[in-house]
Formats: sequence, C-alpha cells, structure tokens
Amino acid sequence: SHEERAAEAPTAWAAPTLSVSGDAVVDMRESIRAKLAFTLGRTSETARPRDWFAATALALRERIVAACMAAQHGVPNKRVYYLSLEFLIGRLMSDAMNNLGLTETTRAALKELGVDLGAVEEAEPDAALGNGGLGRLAACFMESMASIGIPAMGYGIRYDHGLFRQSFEDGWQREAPETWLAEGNPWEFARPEAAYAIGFGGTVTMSSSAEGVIRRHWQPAEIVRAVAHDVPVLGWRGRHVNALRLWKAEAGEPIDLARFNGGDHVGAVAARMRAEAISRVLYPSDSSAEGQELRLRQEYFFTAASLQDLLARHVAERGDVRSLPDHAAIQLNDTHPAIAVPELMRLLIDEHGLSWEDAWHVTTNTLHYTNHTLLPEALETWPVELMERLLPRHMQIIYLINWMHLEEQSKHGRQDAAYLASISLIDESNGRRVRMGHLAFHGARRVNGVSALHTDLMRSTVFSDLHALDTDKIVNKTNGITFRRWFHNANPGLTRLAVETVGAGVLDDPELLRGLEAHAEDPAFVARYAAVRRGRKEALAKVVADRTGIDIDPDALFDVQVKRIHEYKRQLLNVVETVALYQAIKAEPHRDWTPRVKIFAGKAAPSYVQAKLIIKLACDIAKAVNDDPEVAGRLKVVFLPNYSVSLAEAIIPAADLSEQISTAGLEASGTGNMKFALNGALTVGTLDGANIEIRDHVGAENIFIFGLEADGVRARQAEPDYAARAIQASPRLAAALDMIASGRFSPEEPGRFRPLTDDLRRRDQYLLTADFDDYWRVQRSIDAAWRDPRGWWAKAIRNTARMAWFSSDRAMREYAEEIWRVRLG
Ligand code: B1H
Repeated sequence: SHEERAAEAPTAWAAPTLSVSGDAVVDMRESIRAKLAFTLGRTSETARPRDWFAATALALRERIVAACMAAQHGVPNKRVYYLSLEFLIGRLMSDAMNNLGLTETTRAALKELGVDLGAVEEAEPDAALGNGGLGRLAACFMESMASIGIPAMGYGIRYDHGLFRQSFEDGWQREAPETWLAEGNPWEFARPEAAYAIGFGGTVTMSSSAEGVIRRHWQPAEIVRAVAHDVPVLGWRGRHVNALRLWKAEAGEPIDLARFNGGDHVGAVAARMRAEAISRVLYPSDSSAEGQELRLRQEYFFTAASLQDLLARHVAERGDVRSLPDHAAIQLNDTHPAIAVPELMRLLIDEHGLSWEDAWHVTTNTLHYTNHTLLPEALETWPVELMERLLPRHMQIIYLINWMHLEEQSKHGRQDAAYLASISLIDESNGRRVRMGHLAFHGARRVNGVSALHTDLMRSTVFSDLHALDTDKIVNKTNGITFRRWFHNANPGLTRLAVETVGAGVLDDPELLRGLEAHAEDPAFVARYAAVRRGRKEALAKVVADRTGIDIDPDALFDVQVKRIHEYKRQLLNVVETVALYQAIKAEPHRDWTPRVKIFAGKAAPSYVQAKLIIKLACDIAKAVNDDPEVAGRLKVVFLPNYSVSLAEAIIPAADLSEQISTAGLEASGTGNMKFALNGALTVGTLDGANIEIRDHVGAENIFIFGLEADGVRARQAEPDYAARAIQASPRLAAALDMIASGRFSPEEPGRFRPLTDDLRRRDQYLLTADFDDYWRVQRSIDAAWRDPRGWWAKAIRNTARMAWFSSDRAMREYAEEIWRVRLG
C-alpha cells in the first residue's frame, strides 16, 4: 500500500506533488520495460542487474528531461559556470529518484518486474571523476545549485577512466584501471554538434591594420576537438535542472588522410591517439601537482572549450561580449583552470577584437578563484619553456599581464626586488616557472578559501603580499555538503526519525534539525536513534566480512578514518596509537577495555611511496592484531579496499567516531568531517580546517579536540630535534615505534617499516610525535565516554541537531550573494 511504501522512505511522502500512486507505478514499470526491450534489446529473462540499472536510469532520465522542460523560465539573467578538473559525483540513481520523489514508485515498479531495487542500485558504477574532497565538493555544489535554483553549468572532462580501482595483494596497494564507461553511460547526452577546436603549439604572427592597430594571430600546430557530453543535474523536488558538461577529446581530423595515403599509417593513427589521450584518464594525485605535459594539455583543453562555449552562448543571447560580467560568473575550482585568465584575454582580444583594457575589465569582473590548499607541493607552477612551446600566445599575454602588474607597483614606489619577486606571476627561484595561483589570484575579482582558518592562512602566508594590494579580494566561504546525498539518501532511517520528530519541513530546511536537541536525553528517542545506528553498523559489518573476511562486532565502538592517504592527514598517528593500544591491552589483558574496531579506507597516489607503506603497515598490524586471541573482543583493525563515494555512503552512517587528525594548519577544510558529524559520529580532531567551525557549532563538550594549534605547529617546527625529544619524553610512543621498527609486524622483512620509523625519529615534518601523547589521552577519554551510553548518545544527537549550517545550500547561497551576485531562480 501507499502507507507501507511511504514508511520505508522518509523522503517520498514529503513530496506531495510527487507521491506514489498506482498509476505512477504502472507508468514507471512500463517505461522500464520499454527501455529494456527497445533501447537495450534485452528480455527480462536475460537481463542482468546492469541492464535493469540502465533501463531504470533511462526511464528516470526521461522524467528528468520532463522536469527540466516544465521548469524552463527562458534565459536567466545571470549564469554561474563552475570550472573543475574533477567532479566526484559517484552514483546518480538514488539522487535522481529521491529528488524526483520517485524512490518508492521505482521500487514498486521493479518489484512488479521481479527485480530488487537495491540490487539495481548496486549495479550502477561510481562516476569517480575526482580524487577526493576537491572533486566531491564540486559535485555537492552542483547538486545544491540545482536545488536552490542557481542557473549553473559545470564544466569538466569526461575521463574514460576515473580514479583507479584499489585492491590489496598481501597488504600492498595494487592499482587497476577504472572502467565506468565500459557499458555506456545512461545518464549522459552526447552532443556532437557542440564541439570546439582546441589548439596547441605552433607560432604567433603579427599584422597591422590600415589604422595601425596591431593584431596577433596564433597558428596552432595541432588541433584537438572537444565534444560536449551533458549529464543533467537535478535539484531537490525536481524544481530545477542544470547541466554538467563534460568534454571528450577527439582528433581534429578523424584520421590524417594525407599521411595515411602517403603510407604513414602509424603516424596518422598516432596523432589521433595523442589527441584522444587528453580525456583518457584522471590524474590520481590528491594535493600534489603533477607537472606533466599531458596534465597541462588537459587543463587547457577543458578550460578553452568551456570558455568558447560560454562565450558563444553569451553572444547568442546578448550580442556583445562586453556585457559578459553582467550575465556570467566563472568560478575556477583551484588553479587547474587558471589558464582561463590568459585564454579569456586571448579570446576577447584576438577573436572578438576588444582592446587590452576592455578585455582586462571583462576578465577581472567575471572570473573568481577558489584556493583549496596551501601545501607547497600542491601549488601549481609550469615551466615557462613548456608554456612557450604548448601555448605561445598565452605566454605572451601572461608576460604582458605581469609587466603591467609589476609596473603598477613600481609607480607606487614599491620597487624592492624581494617584494616584486614575491608578487610576480613568474617564479625565478628554480628555473623560470609560471605561478598559477598568482595568475588566478590576479585575474579574479574574488578569491576564496574554504574554511575560516584556511582563509586566514591565505591572507597571512602564501598570498600575503597580493592580499595587501586589495584587502577586499580574499573572502571566506566555508565548505558544505549536500544533505540530500549525505543524510537523506545515505541514512534514510535517521532522516525518517528526524522527520517524525521535527516534521517533514526538515527535508527543505535543515535548521529544523535543531528541534532534535530537546530529545537528546529522552530515552524513547535515544533508543530509536541508537537503533538506527545499530542497523547501519550491522550492514557495515556485512560489507566488511564480504570484502575482507574479517568479522567485526557491531557492539564495539566503530572508530573510522576514511580519506585519501597522505602524511599530513596522519593516518600514521592513528596506526601508531593502535600499536600502543595493542601493547597496553596485552600488558593488562584483564582490564575492561572498551571494545574498538579501527576502520581505515583510502587510496594512495600510485607514486606516493610513503603513503603506500603506511597502508601496508596498517594491513600488517591488522593481521597481527586480529590473529591475537589475547586482544580478541577488544581490538580489531580493518582496512577496507577501494574507498569510493558509494563506500563512504555505507561507512559514514555506521561510524561512532570520526578521525579528523591532520597537522593543524594543513587540511584546508575537510568535508568528510561534516558528513560524519551530521550522521551523529563524534569527532576526534585537531583544531584544523573546518573542525574549528564544527566545534563552534556542536559545542566544545560534544567533540574531542587534541593537539597543537596552527601557531603551535609553526613554533614547534622551529625547535631543534623536536621529534627525537618528543619520543624521549614519551615511553609509550617510544615503545610503539620500537615494536614497529623491530619487525614485529613484518617478520619476513624486519626492516620493512624503517623508512617510516626513521623518518619519525629524524624529521617528523607533520609533528606526529608532538601530538601523540595528547592523542592517546583524548582516546582514553573517548573510551570512558563510550562506557556512558546516555552521555554518548546525547552528544551524538546534539551533533546531528547542530550541523545544519554545513549544508552546501548555505555555502552556495553565500557564493551567490557575495561572489557571483546572481539571483536564485
Ligand atoms: C584539496 C586538492 C587537490 N585541496 C591538487 N587541494 C590536485 C590539489 O590533482 N591535483 O593536482 C587534486 C586535489 N584537494 C582538498 O579540497 C583539501 O585538501 C580539503 O581540505 C578540502 O576540504 C577540499 C575541498 O575544499
């Protein structure tokens, strides 16, 4: 019945215009049946779950297009263009169903066809077109813009292969290519007519007109075609649909016929391969810049195609490129599209005939730049020599921008070389390189950081001199997450409880979650909240057993650290603490230890040797600990392979404790931290990134903070031998490191982990040793807190109740108002 189905999904009955009716189920059933037969050429007897997924997605896509057409309001006054090399969108089916209010309709329709919706959902491959937080943020922002009605288009690359698939071979990470497009993509619309020519290399010539106006002409040596593929982005309740436009690279000519007929078959095909390589694969490094030529080709390729596309749209709608700033706001997601600054200048001057001054006015009033990290290894710079070879016209424009920029300072009497070197777009300190951060900063009207601390650090460190030139330019926009995916869809049980407690309005206005606070100590409510968690922990335990063969106890504290593996994120701190805990339990096996399961997941960049060794250490420790009967029932360690958006959706609602333990000052924001706290996991964390703002919202008594703060980190790093001295002062840390260094976890290769322990003893750049004792202390206070279930659940509930501000809807409203100056539709 309607009521029964509604009880399963909290979001269905709150969408009155889209409620489950018998007719809708029949329509959906017949629609899926028709797609299966006529589009996929399958019968229900031979259809695999993957076919049912494709048929269902096509049926939903039709309804998305209908919603889009119903919502057409003509040409919007201003559009937002979000340029990002990464969109980590994951699976799209449950988003689509829920935002259309069709989850229960679809479930019922499939059931009548003898098919289980859950199995169909599992057959959808993740679109892993991103590495981690930066790419996932872009996906959350796209969903929020559609939900709150910001007319927007996302621009990126349609990678054939997203982020690599991770498996473990004897505890070592192995990478395999990811193949999400192997059976096509039912969500996308290929648009072969929306294609642009993208040039590379060649020369620049000059001509002067009769009036003496000098014009420059770029003659590229190579042309690659960018072909649009659109994925519709549907907002909450289907009110608004935007597009994510992903570019595929194709050869300018399908095949070089002259060459082919001349007998050079290999050469003719090679040129084509070289073009198509641009959209072949996502670079798998998170928070470190990959200085390869192919990467620069990717960056220019998608930026140039996007700018040509949006300029063509603007000219078609408004006639004159000079009014671009009134009708378009372009957001650069980190420096990956920073080449937009000279490319937009080039298009305006060389192709549209604007003067330099007019072009600079248009450019600097249309572009905005988000910085996502201040880690030196992540700040992109490109060798001048490479830029001159690949993008000769752009390099000329960059030189001219830089000359005017430095000249302006000289005019104001600021001529000291050190100062000019610090604001210059060219870094001359190790070969000549273009600083993409400086370029984006200078070409943008607004520049933003992604948490309050990170924005302050932008002003005081990397960008301090540029900031002083215009103190209004840098603004803060703390990150957010979409509650549709990370609360409603990932945790329907908790969402239903919230709806039943504070009303269905909470689905539209997360501030209503506040109403849960009044129930934080109400035994009936606590029991239901705990029962939801219990269900999710049992489900996760099944996933863990399936994928690792390890049995974990849902009664234990689930202590979770899932994210990219990076030294600054300090998975190693958690691992060393695990060893110390193991030693402590073995020393006093009869104390009543709080049972814990340490759960890790995350990928290491394939070339990041130290990160891969940390994974191996965690796996080797897991083996030793899980096999040791003396700690059974108290400590287990699990490393789940192939972390992804969909695995995150299964893990986060099952977590009791969220590890956010980066060295203070280094994690720009974090967004996983927000997903966990919203779902009621308590955070153990440093005062870094958005953890600070999470503490401010949930209250200091509902979060476990430890360790040095950002200024303390800086001070400590200046002290000589800080690591050796910290180890000497901490017998517990020393013993844990000795155990690892002794080969206890790698008897077949006792020296295996010496690169890790030696580094901690000698350098310890990320101050693990400095924070270890305080981390141990706070972990034991967490053990104690867990033993008081009423206190624990009250804290958890207060976390859920106070996290509304971290919705990406809030973030997008702030961008719309303070950066883009765009009206919500
Ligand atoms: C973030 C990156 C990043 N910051 C370079 N920087 C990359 C840098 O392929 N590359 O070269 C890829 C990614 N990613 C993350 O952005 C921050 O570390 C997080 O703290 C932040 O939450 C996230 C979103 O703002």
